[in-house]
Order: sequence, then C-alpha cells, then structure tokens
Amino acid sequence: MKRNQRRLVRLQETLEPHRRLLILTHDNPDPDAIASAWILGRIVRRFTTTRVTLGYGGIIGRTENRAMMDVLRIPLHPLESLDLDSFDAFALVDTQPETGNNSLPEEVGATVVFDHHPCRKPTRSVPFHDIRVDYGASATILFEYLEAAEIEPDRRLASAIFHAIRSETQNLGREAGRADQRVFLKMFPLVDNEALSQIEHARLQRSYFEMMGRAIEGTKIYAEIAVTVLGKVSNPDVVAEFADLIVRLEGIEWALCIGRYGDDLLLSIRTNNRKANAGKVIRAVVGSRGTAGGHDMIAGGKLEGAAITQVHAVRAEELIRRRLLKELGASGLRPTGLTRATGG
Ligand SMILES: [Mn+2]
Repeated sequence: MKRNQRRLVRLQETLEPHRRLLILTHDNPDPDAIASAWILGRIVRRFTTTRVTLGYGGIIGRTENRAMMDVLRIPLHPLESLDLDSFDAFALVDTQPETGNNSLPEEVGATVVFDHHPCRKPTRSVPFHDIRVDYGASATILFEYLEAAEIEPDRRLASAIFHAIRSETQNLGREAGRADQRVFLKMFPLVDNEALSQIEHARLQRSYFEMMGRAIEGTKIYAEIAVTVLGKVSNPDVVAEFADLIVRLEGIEWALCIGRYGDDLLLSIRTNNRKANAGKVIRAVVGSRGTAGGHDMIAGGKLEGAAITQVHAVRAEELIRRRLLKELGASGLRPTGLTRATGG
C-alpha cells in the first residue's frame, strides 16, 4: 500500500497547481469509466484545492448505464454542457490520449491518465499516468488511491464500483485479476442491493427489442465465427452489447458486430478463446484508416466517416467482414443465418 500512497502524493502534486480540472471518460461511457471518474473526483476534492467537474463525450446509451446514473445520482455531465476553455487541466479515465474514443481535442494535452488498456505512446508524456494492463477494470486502479487516501466509499460510490467491476469483468470471469477480486469482495457488504437490482433489471424500451430483432436477422454464422451487420443504430452501445450476447451462442469462438452510428462505423469483437488477442484482430480488421483498441477477449473500433453514404457503408461493412474472416483463417466459408427465418 506504500506504493499507492506515494502515487497519491504525486497525483496531488501534479494537480494542485491547477485551478479547474475536468475528469473525462471515454465517449459513450460504460460503468467502469463512470465509476472511475467518480472515484477520481472524490480523491481530487479531498486532497487538492483544484475545482473538479466530471464529464463524458458521446451519449450514455445503454439502458442499464442510464439507470446507473439515475439510481446512484452520479454527477457526470455531457461535454456539450461544459466549456472546455474554462478548464486548465484534464484527466482521462478508462481511455488514453489519441485513441479516437474520447473527446479530448488532440491539441489539448491531458495532465492525468488512468487506464487498464495497453499503454499508448502519447500517454508516456502525460505528467501523471497510471496504466495497469493486468487490471480488469480502471475502477480497481482508482479504488487503490481511494484506500491510500483513507476515504471510505459511501453506499452509492461502493455500489458504482461494485457494478463497474461486475459488468466490466462479467462477475470476475473475464480478464479479472486478484486486485479486481479483492475490491469486488470489499465492496460487496457496502452496496445498495436494491439500487443494483434496479440498474441490472432496468425497464427496456420497445425500440431495444426492435434493434435486437434486426441484430438477429443481420447475423451470419461462418463455422465458429458470428458476423452481425446491424445497420443504423440509434445508440452506439448496442454494438458491444449484441457482440456480448452473440458470442454466447453455442459453437461460436469469435463474434464481430458492426453498426452505423452517424457517419461512422462502429465495431465490436468478442472471443471465448482466453489465449486470443482480440485487440490485435481488430487492428488488422480496421486497418490504417480506423481507430481500435482492446484487450485479450474484447475489443472495439471505429471507422470515421465510413458510413457517410449508404454505398460507402455497405462497401466498408463488406471489407471488414472479409478482413475478419481472412485474419481468422476462415475465408471462403459459406455462411448460414442465425435462425430458421434467416436461413439457419
Ligand atoms: Mn474499462
């Protein structure tokens, strides 16, 4: 714990000269990013005189994540409601500079970065950065600072941390380490179970089921590979959400999900193979034109402007599908549909 105390002191020294800090999550934040921002906010408020605001880019699309914000009353604000010029320091959580998945302008440098994705080159020049790839969640990293600061999380914050680790690691089953286990167990007696249940079982809109119907129709199976072309999505999270679902299909080892969001194509890859490197696969699939990142079993990417017209989108989707099959050594396989109605 000594090491974390030293880190905490360094964090404090880094931030203290600044007047106003914006803590920014990745775009379309997930529970891990949301909880991480909230923890860091608590620490900075306690240990510095710097004023703190928590913000996110994109939208909070997934119903469960919106419920998390509402039920736990998390003070995280959409970037549109904030004036970037009013801040003189920026912290990124669960993301890094120049990854393409956060809204910090590239010319604006980050002062602080916390993440558990592989360290990027620009991150090394950030004054304070703590990147731990062996951690299953960024919230776990930040919790160690909370401990070093001797701040007891209240019920709401404990619930957020618990939910973050639970959803990010699928109840410690996916890419979780000892540190995640320890924090998860430590939070368990502190959580508000009713609140957590309201989050996990949040009421779903009809449009959600319409989207799922389209996703099922748009899924093709190539032996152990499922490729889903979603078409237009109104909520960017649905791409990862459906990939999480379809990778559970019996006999499937890899799942790729593609959705059109605005002018962009969003991609999500999942694998059941614990020895695989989904991050590497998605970089091969996205190529030099897009941005991508990920860990061993989960990865995401974006092709900006690839869905600017219907023709562009169809062509790019086709290219992505072909590259994935090639990368996984499955070129030339004839697909089947997922259900009887779709030809399975
Ligand atoms: Mn994360």
